[in-house]
Amino acid sequence: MKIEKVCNKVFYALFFIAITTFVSCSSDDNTTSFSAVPPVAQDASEIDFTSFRASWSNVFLASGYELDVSTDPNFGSFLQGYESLAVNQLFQSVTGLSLNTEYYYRVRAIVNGVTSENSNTISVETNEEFPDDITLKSATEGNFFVGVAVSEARTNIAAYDEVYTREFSSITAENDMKMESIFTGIDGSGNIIFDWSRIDGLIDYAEANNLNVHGHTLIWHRSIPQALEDFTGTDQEFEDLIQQYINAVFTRYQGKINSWDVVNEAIDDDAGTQWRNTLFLQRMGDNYVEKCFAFARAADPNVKLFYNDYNMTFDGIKRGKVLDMVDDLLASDLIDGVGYQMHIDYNFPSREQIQEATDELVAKDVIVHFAELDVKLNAANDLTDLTDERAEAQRQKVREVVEIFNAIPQNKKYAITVWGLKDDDTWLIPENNGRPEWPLLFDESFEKKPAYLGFLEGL
Ligand code: 9MR
Repeated sequence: MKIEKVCNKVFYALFFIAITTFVSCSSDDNTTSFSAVPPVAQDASEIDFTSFRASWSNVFLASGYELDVSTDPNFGSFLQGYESLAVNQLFQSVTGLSLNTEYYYRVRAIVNGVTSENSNTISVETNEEFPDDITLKSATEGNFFVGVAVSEARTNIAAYDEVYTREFSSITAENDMKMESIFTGIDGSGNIIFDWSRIDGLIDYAEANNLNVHGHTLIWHRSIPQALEDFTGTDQEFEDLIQQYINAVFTRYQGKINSWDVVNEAIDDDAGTQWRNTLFLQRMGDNYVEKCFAFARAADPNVKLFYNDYNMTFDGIKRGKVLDMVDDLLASDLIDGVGYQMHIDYNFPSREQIQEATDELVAKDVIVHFAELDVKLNAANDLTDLTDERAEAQRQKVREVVEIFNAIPQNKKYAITVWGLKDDDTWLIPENNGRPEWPLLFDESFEKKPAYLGFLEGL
């Protein structure tokens, strides 16, 4: 046989295989339609805790593929972002998953604008546990601080100390740096009497363990020393005491406390009112917040100055008032950051609400602190014991919060701070007359909860 004839035969044979590979014909009421042959989905590779790589075979002349991923083998629902995801290659990293969870994927090919049937379905299970050497601290290093509310007394308890230093890169005093803890009286010459013992202890602890310190809080209406409540001097003398206080704290801890909540919760919850009516407002006037920030800035220009408040993720009216105040403070270069207190519930606010509130803050020229994170599970008081289901819902909420924070531009991320270490230490139990609550990342035995995994999954 001549070479030319062999070539022709090979050509026609290849052409025939190609045609039958990507189209098959079907006849239906005298009309003929072509359908693309589906790809063959291949086993997942690079399986990790929160991701894997899906891949599939090439379909001749396919212009692209569509990938579905689901936790349901029947694809009754889809993973967010993975319903008919358009892919122009033969593989796709599937990310943002939960550990120890079974996922399913399938693909379709698109040939000449015709979408094939689904491929076979591949199931894949993500890894069961994060290795022990991954901690909140290691997973966020170089990205943002992960903080915890501490007390000086607990830093001396081995079990707390072990977790504080293993998991966290920043501390905030839950109470020990409030005015009531430090400002213990006024002497006969009109000078403040200070108790530095607990704050000194915390600063030494932070230095010894290479922890950032976020100061909380200079001015708060719920932590006013008795001596200030009882003060009978003039308004100017009152204001001088506030300035003396801020100066003294900033001078003593220069270079040791990098950031402070200067004023906490100054905005009123009532929609029609701007300022909460506090002793500071009565004594120093409507611009007392600005005065306090100015005292702080003058005392140490290197300290990052924060305003911190609650309900910011869902009360748009209050948030609007706070952000207006932030604009005013920014105009005089008196503020560097804002703390959104994250006292939230497992089912409220929604992801969309938290995202919207975050976007509005990120639009300002400030750094962002998701402060005081705890996630209530029992606001409706329908549980006497923590259920697996509720613990998993908490994991998802923590994960959402961390995902939203992590997506903030790098230069605006300051810290996420959890408001306490373990469930039985939470302020929420005494606050709600003993109602059971489990709002934190560790249980009463210092063991990691699903919420802890949710934090890592969110990164
Ligand atoms: O968790 C704190 C609790 O131990 C104190 O008794 C209480 C009053 O000082 O303050 C709690 O923390 C608050 C924080 O300082 C500011 N935002 C609201 C927090 C919960 O009340």
